[in-house]
Amino acid sequence: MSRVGHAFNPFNQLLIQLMEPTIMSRYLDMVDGPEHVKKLTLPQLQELAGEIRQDLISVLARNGGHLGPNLGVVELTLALHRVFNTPKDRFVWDVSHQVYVHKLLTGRKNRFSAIRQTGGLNGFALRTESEHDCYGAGHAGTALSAALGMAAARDKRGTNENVVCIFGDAALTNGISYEALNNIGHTTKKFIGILNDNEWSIAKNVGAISNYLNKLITNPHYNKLSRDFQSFLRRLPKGELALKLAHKAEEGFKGAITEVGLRQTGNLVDADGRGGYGSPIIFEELGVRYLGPINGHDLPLLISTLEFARTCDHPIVIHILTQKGKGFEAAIKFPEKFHGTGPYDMKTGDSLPAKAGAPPMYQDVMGQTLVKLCQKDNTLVGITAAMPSGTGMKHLEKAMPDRYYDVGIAEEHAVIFAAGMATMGFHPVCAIYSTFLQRAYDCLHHDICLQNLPVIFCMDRAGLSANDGPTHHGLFDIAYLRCLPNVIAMTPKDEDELVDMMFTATHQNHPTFIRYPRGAAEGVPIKEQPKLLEVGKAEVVQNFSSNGAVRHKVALFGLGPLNTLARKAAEQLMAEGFDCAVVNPRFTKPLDAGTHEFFGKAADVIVTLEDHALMGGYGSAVLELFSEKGVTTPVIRIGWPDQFIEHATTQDELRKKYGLTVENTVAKVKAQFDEAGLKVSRLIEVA
Ligand SMILES: Cc1ncc(C[n+]2csc(CCOP(=O)(O)OP(=O)(O)O)c2C)c(N)n1
Repeated sequence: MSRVGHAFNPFNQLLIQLMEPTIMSRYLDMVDGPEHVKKLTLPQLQELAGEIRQDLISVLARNGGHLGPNLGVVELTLALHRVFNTPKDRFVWDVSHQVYVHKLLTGRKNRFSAIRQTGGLNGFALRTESEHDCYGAGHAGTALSAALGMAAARDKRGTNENVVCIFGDAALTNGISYEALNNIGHTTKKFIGILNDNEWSIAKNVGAISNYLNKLITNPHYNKLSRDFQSFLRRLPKGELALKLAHKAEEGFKGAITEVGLRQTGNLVDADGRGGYGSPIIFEELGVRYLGPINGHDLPLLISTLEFARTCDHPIVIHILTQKGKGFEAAIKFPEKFHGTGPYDMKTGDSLPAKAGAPPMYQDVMGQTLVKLCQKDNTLVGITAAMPSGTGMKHLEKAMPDRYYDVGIAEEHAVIFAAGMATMGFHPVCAIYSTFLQRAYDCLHHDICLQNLPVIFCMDRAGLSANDGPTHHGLFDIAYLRCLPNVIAMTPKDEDELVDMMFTATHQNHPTFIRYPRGAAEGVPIKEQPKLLEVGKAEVVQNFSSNGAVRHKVALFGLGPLNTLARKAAEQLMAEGFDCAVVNPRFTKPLDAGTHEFFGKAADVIVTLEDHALMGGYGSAVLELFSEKGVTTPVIRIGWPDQFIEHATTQDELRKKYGLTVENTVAKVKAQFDEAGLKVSRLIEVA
């Protein structure tokens, strides 16, 4: 009862209820903020951990989301909120896909059931969502730098907040993380890093660092507690007991390794006797104290270790081992699937069955096509930056592993690596989501385009990634690519055209980019033999029906998946007496000047439709061309406005909200014709 506090503490009521399980059955129902986590006893916290896992499993069964990573950090997040005080202290999460538990504990649990849904919580940390989210993310590798910036700012202003950076083992496949580590030692004395090591990126983690971490945790010297940590534990109330528990936890830790199914021994690094348990050469040489590895599911040990870290007067990284998917059998068995999953059956973990005859996913069309192309062309190789399933590269990995490279979460490296291969006569195919390719923009400019190297970029998720939101929408690539010389940029209207474009790309001696959307394709048949497309040539899907007659002429240029929308809008307009042409531009660079100019001059109104930001996008390119050619026909541009687009349950909801619909297209065309000036000028022209 000593934790009860004074009479005005609202938590008094809570504690009374805690002792009376019949009044309220779950601790999670009573926890409304980090201050409540601090009031619970260890057994209560452990029970709370179980309740949190249940909520994660049941809510994500409906909504989908990052189940595995969040199940793995339940104890860690509880321990963090037990020891530190957000929002004053800062938690910076790498990628921040693992913040669901943090959201549940920071006053957002009532909105948790709608996570990743329209109007619900975002699936990542978001500064606008809560004062407890001090830094937003969605892309990997940013946390160490951001946290170090906060620590430097704190030191400058002379305050004493703790900055805690939580990063996964896969963050150490990313270059920015090392840039930050390189700077920590001489920038600040107070910095707490938590390396959450579960052996997995989305797929199995790759590379030498992953092997190094394995060596660290299999080092037979790991169970040597550092002297200062021992004396810290001794100084705690019941310190000797805490010390015994810590040693005991270490003994149990071997079991934890087996349980997680971790690492073979061999090639051990010698212990140097410094810091914590292993041979933490990398961290220590970079001037960062290393402590670990410790069992990341051992709540008391985590709490003691974090309390120790809080007292440290030098930067420290605590290496914890966790199990991705802990508490849900299917997620442990299939870590890649449950890293980020769609809805599933709560009992079995099975995904909802795909409807019979459902169109294939674009990513699979890309992966399967690449395998076929590789079988015929020895110069082709496939490169992914830690996304074998999401990009469909797994098909190549399975069929031709010697032609496949997973370079880790390292988009810049992937692009320059591809450039290097291209200089040696290879034709690399780099599959990187549109949003993640932004990371490698300088490499696209300096290494690929400037040297005019024949690398093919397959950019999945070009358009919306509705459940994920602004960090993941791919709405900017046309703008960032079309200003670079030597670029060939294409957008297929369906999966058959994607295959044609990949085939065409393999025949080019220039950097080639193909952007296509997330998810299911259009469901059209794919030809046996792909077609070689003429570079820079649009496809006229439908021409005007009348030649010079007195009918309002509308030319709709529908880029990629929005060509369907253009066709539907044309149908509706034609039913209302308009004469419509529909063009599939195919190339955003080089733009088909002839076709655009022809329809630009023949039509009364032009409509461009694109799944991209309006600013700098395809419609802008058309306006630039018209300006050069002296085409003055009004242009209605349908696309995404100049703002970051939020997340939502479905893409259609967002399209509706922002006017990327047939109805809005038709309404805008009609409104344009209603403008007196146009009517008069055209009538005079016809007369
Ligand atoms: C720049 C960038 N590339 C790719 C991704 C896709 N991605 C999201 S999470 C993730 C793996 C993260 O692994 P880790 O940091 O070890 O965390 P874990 O999920 O294992 O807890 C990847 C590759 C991303 N978010 N950002």
